[in-house]
Amino acid sequence: MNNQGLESSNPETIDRFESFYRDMLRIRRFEEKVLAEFSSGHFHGTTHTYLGQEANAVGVLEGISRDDIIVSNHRSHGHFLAYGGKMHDLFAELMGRSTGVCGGRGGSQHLHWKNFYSNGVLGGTSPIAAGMALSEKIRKRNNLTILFLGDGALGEGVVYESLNIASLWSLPILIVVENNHIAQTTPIDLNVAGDISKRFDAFGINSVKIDSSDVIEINAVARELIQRIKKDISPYSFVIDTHRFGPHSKGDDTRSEDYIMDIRKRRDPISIHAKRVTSERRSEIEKAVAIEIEEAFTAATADPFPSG
Ligand SMILES: Cc1ncc(C[n+]2csc(CCOP(=O)(O)OP(=O)(O)O)c2C)c(N)n1
Ligand SMILES: [Mg+2]
Repeated sequence: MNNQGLESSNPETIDRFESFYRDMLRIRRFEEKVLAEFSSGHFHGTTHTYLGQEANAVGVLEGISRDDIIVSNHRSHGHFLAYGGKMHDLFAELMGRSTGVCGGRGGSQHLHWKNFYSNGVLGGTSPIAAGMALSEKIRKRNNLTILFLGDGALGEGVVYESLNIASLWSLPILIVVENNHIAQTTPIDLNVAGDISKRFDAFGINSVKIDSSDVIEINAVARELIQRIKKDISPYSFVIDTHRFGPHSKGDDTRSEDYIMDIRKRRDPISIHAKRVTSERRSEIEKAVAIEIEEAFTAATADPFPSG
């Protein structure tokens, strides 16, 4: 474990480590609030929280440029917040308010803001992302598209049609597989045969695999891959072994409490990174995030519903 932050007096390194900490904590506290408030009746539809996976969104998206495109899935809140989306707008979207990301019509899984898109149809996002990457390539804009998939989406045939085209047409796309070893309630050994990286090999798509919840390690790989894609104009994949701390949705978790306690203890991205930020700064950040959450939530509850 790298304790560089505490040893370093370089203000840029300190800032960077603090901002990783803040960004992950914002997602963690946002998601905890969503789960805690669901029973209060403020939110509509369903939700899938990103608890435990924060280092993926924050580590991957830190390296993007302004015009890069993100295509997310049903577990989109962490990706959206790491992209720069506003907490208030996401709370309001979950509450169906007109001030939400999509005017309250999209809900938790269907967000669009700037170059960020999410869709709840598993794997259905793959051809959309491939098409966007193709469009950027044809226009010679040197933007890349990042597609986030879960391990469960690898059971969808359309993913492989998209990989085929992405490879044949050398599309500038980074396919990030967040392998949290479970799809709803189906553990990976009942769902995915063989080695995930080899699936990419079969299409001639280079793949990097990491088993880490450390935002610094994830960020280092993602930055390298993003640069390579922009230079080579070709697809790459990044398979991240990760862990989901919460239920699939709001309360549907079939895993044992011992298992959850174990992954929370060993694989918490926030505790892993915390050692690089001083305890004074951590408590300041913690307080600021708590205020931000309460203000965003309260403001959203007072917003109007869409008319008509
Ligand atoms: C085409 C399709 N089939 C089924 C579902 C229902 N569904 C929503 S999430 C999910 C499991 C997804 O697992 P995974 O891809 O591993 O992502 P994770 O939830 O673990 O982040 C399923 C089956 C869906 N949204 N779309
Ligand atoms: Mg999964």
